[in-house]
Amino acid sequence: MTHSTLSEQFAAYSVWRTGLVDTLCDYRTWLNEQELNDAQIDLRIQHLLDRLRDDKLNVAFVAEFSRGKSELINAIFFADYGQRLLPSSAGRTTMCPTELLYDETKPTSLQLLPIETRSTDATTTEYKRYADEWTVFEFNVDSSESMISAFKEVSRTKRVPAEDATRYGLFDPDDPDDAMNLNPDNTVDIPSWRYAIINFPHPLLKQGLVILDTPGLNAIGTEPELTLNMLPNAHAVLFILAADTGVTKSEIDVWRQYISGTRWKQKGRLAVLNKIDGLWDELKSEKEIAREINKQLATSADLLGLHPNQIYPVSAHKGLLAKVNEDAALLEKSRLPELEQALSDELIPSKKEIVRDNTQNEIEDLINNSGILLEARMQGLIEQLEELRGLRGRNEDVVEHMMNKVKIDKENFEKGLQRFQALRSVFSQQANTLFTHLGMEALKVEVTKTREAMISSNFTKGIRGAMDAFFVELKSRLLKSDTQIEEIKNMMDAMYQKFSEEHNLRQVTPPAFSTLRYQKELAKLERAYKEHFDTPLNMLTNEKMTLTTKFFETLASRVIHVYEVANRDVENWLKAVIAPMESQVREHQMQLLRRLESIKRIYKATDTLEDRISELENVEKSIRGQMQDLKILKQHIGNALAFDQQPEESQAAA
Ligand SMILES: Nc1nc2c(ncn2[C@@H]2O[C@H](COP(=O)(O)OP(=O)(O)OP(=O)(O)O)[C@@H](O)[C@H]2O)c(=O)[nH]1
Ligand SMILES: [Mg+2]
Repeated sequence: MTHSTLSEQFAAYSVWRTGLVDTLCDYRTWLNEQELNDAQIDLRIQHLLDRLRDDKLNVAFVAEFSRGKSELINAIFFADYGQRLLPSSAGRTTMCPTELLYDETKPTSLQLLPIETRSTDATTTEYKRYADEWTVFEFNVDSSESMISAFKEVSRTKRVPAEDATRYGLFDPDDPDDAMNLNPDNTVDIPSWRYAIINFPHPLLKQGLVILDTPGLNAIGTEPELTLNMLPNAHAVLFILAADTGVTKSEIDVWRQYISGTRWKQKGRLAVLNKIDGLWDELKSEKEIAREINKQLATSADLLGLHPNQIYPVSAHKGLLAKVNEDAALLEKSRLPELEQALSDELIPSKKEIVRDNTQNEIEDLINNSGILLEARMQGLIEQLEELRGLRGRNEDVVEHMMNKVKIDKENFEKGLQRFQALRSVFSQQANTLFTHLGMEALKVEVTKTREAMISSNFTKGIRGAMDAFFVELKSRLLKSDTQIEEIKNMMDAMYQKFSEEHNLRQVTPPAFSTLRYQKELAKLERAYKEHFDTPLNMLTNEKMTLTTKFFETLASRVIHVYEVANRDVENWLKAVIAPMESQVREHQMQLLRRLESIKRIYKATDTLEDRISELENVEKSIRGQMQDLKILKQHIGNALAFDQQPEESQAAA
């Protein structure tokens, strides 16, 4: 078995994530044991756990055809099979985007989406929801032959009439480059499949790695799903150049537009110069070869707008060979380990950061709320104990007086409770207003409106107008949502203040929330659209219209996705804002009842005062214990969230 740094780091990352899941499960078990859990809290924990368990790490490989993407994937991830797993050969080999992953609910198989689905407007993401649209080939993971022969399917092409290819948006008779591909009988060769998913239990895939192999650059333009969704959302994108071809114009364009450009400026974008073995020349010295490689790096870097040390020179082919033959010297010469190191350095720490940021607030909020609940319980108990201790040696009158006092407290609180109910109803109204701006229904209406406006216009001008209006509308909806959110927050702030003054409830400051991050996501999509339509005002050919419609559908499905996330986040926020007040009000009401009950009993002499006091002292002890437990749990979660391995823990585990 070859162990690359990447798989080791990735394994360490998985251990970290599993640790976090385990600690969360401990917290949940504790809540259940202590009877502190409720349906709302449990749902929030479940949601966090699901998110952590589904966590994926996406790595995409992009290049012009035949630069060695598939070979590089084989070399980095699949050398353990001792063979070339993904088909890699001269000429165009990978004909459709191919995703490698492991989903344990599905059989070990190759799922293929027929190219004919391009005649519909549905995106590949939508098709993923409909298993019956895919052709499935099962294979046997224990047999490399079985796998390799199944994987050959991604290279399959077919010959279709030119009109069909045009309908799929794969052929433009007016484009001179396309016209060259026309066969004498007016047919065109096109890929048989639109998309492939290879599902198999490789250790890295099992841990959540998802690899995307793409066909040459022309596929990037025809499948907007790639440019609007998969590439910008990949945690790492490797852009591969080859030493034997230099950098072409289309490569510069794609690099600038889809990978490094200001639009998707983010971590994990790596450029690779492959096939450096072509420069190994036995008649030259090591120094001369190194100089040759550096010269190529400098030229390529210049064209891509990078520093030469930002491009990683490798030989995927020799790297694979070296791993298969366990030839350490050749592996070093292939410089593959350096690329793997860079990839894991770019990838893992920033990924960890994202996961941590996404979970930390939610976990802390849950734990804080548990803490608030325990404190409220403790405070009530202490008051009750004081009250009872004050009764020691007093006569019946005092007890009666006391009972009346609690009754008045209770009545007052009931008035407060009515106010709370009224607040709840205003709160739901406000939330409803918020969802008229942000809700999915409203968005779907906008999408339909824009789609119709686009279809009725064959000119880029009309289409551009419809799209501009779409984005303006979305932006204004987010801004209105922000105003509404602010209003809700102010109302809740005031309510917490009032309840804390009047009923001695603990004052909680509701967390702030803004739609800024969704505005940013939309701005990215808007920029993508502007770049796409950066063409003179003119009429659209059929093929262009097909592509434009596809582009819009993909764009719309991305916008819908942003909205789905926004809706989910807002719902969580609304819960987080009202939940502490709800649970405190419930707790306070219960305490008043208990107080009244214990004084009543003492008044009626069913309980002796001392019995009751010692009973409550035991409850006090157990709440102190719970508070202590919670402190420890909080510490464990803090440790689990931390970046570095816990030395004591790993020693304990060893
Ligand atoms: N000399 C040399 N050849 C390589 C190297 N990497 C890949 N090749 C060869 O280049 C050709 C193309 O490699 P692929 O892996 O199929 O390239 P690809 O980028 O996946 O190409 P498409 O799937 O067609 O987009 C194959 O014949 C490989 O053997 C390398 O490092 N050195
Ligand atoms: Mg390939």
